[in-house]
Amino acid sequence: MSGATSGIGKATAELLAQNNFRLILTGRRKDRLEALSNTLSNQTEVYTTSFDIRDKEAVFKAIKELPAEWKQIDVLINNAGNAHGLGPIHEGNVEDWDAMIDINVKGLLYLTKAITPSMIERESGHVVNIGSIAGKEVYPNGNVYCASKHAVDAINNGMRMDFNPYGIKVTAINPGLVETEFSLVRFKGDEQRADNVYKGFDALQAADIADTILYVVTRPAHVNISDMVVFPTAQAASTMVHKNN
Ligand code: NDP
Ligand code: 8X3
Repeated sequence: MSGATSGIGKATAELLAQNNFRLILTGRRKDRLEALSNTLSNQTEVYTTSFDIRDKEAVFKAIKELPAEWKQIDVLINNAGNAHGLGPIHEGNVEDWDAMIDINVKGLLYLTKAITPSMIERESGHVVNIGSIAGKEVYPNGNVYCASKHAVDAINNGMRMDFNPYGIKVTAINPGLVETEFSLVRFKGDEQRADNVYKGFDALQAADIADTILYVVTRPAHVNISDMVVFPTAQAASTMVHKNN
């Protein structure tokens, strides 16, 4: 799984460990990967490898160097990703655009390319892509983040077609507002602005999406959940959240 150091990825690692999945956990922050591995290793076997998903050589090297007992990956969870900035396109920051396209789209592709050929050989496997409601709708100032998640939506659908002859499942999970470090990253460490996003309603928690991921990866062999949108009850669309204040 990519992006295991916080939010949805970390909660998913915790839940999958409780359910006896052996876990390969990745992310850039090695200290967090080590801490998580230490916590989970009394429940399951954990292997960690740290790389920046934008760095394609590092991605391919990390997967190539997996020890023999970790080479067979049955489930790939493409979760790493973030929004960087929120503003009109004419004021957009080019580095933010690069980050979103390079991480959310190209990084997902690199990891998929590194891992899925062995699924194709075995004619077995499951790829779970974490998209977003931002991949189904566009909202004001979301422009490039929405574009990156629309790309994930298209890649998810294309992957399902390309893997169809090989019996490989492909699932997209598209959450609405989930209270993680996501907004802290989007607003470049501005805690107050990030906290405001989740004020006045019960936002989804990372554990809610972990629960959804556990559900999709534990269906019987003949059942593929192809595409899910998961909102907090208070949310009806990207731009429609019923708040108390
Ligand atoms: P977090 O910021 O809490 O987690 C993001 C994860 O992605 C971290 O583990 C981070 O690890 C990893 N990551 C980011 N950049 C890189 C990189 N360059 N290389 C490797 N790993 C990277 O956010 P969430 O848990 O909310 O986000 C997880 C996914 O869910 C993302 O794809 C996001 O777009 C999606 N999503 C989130 C929603 C929300 O409201 N929170 C709603 C819809 C979708 P590290 O920094 O250690 O590298
Ligand atoms: C995260 C949800 O609405 O901030 O993908 O884009 S949103």
